[in-house]
Amino acid sequence: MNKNTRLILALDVTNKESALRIARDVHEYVDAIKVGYPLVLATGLGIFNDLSQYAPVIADFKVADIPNTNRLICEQVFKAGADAVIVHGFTGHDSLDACVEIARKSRNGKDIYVVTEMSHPGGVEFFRPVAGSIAKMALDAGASGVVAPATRLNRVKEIRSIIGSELSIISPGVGVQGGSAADVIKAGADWVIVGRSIYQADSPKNAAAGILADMQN
Ligand code: NUP
Repeated sequence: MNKNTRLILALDVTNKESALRIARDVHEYVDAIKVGYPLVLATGLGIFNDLSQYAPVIADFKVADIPNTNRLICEQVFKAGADAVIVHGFTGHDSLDACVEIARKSRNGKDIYVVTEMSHPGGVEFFRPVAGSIAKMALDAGASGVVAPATRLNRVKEIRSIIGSELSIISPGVGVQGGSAADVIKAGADWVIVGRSIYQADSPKNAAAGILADMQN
């Protein structure tokens, strides 16, 4: 993923026409489009290919299974046109290794991002004690980066100190969840992930432009 705008769109709409219209409107403002279960379940896996004409696609499937099943999932996701997959780390290093191996073997090299601590209030309940170890495991496994919460800047800083400069941090929780794009970039994130503040805006394009302006200040 090229670092131009530092903005990733989370496209959690459930209608193909809206998804394509928003992607077309904002693609110049984003470095990638993150697609999760809502849009894929509503429209099918073909949406990865449809969206990839606008920007690289990150599949937010939070993959969390045994190594063999993780491998099969990642193969399908890359085959469908995604450039990256978000996976969980709490399943252990062998499950993560399986995903990294498939990413490396895929044509053009694909990216694996590992969830550390989630951004919502409940994200501290179980993740808090293990987030640091998961970040370290992501580094050792050769993942491309980690997902860390824009809602807790101190956690982004701590996770950055664990992974060093080798791995990227992609950070959701900006806007509706309360985080600030400018602050989380200052705290050490490489990209912010923004969903509702863009796709629910009257003008997704203006909303995306506003976030970029905020990050440049
Ligand atoms: O910890 C996480 N928090 C989070 O919000 C990990 C995620 N993958 N996400 C996703 O980021 C969430 O599923 C949604 O797609 C996006 C944030 O959307 P919004 O709160 O900006 O609408």
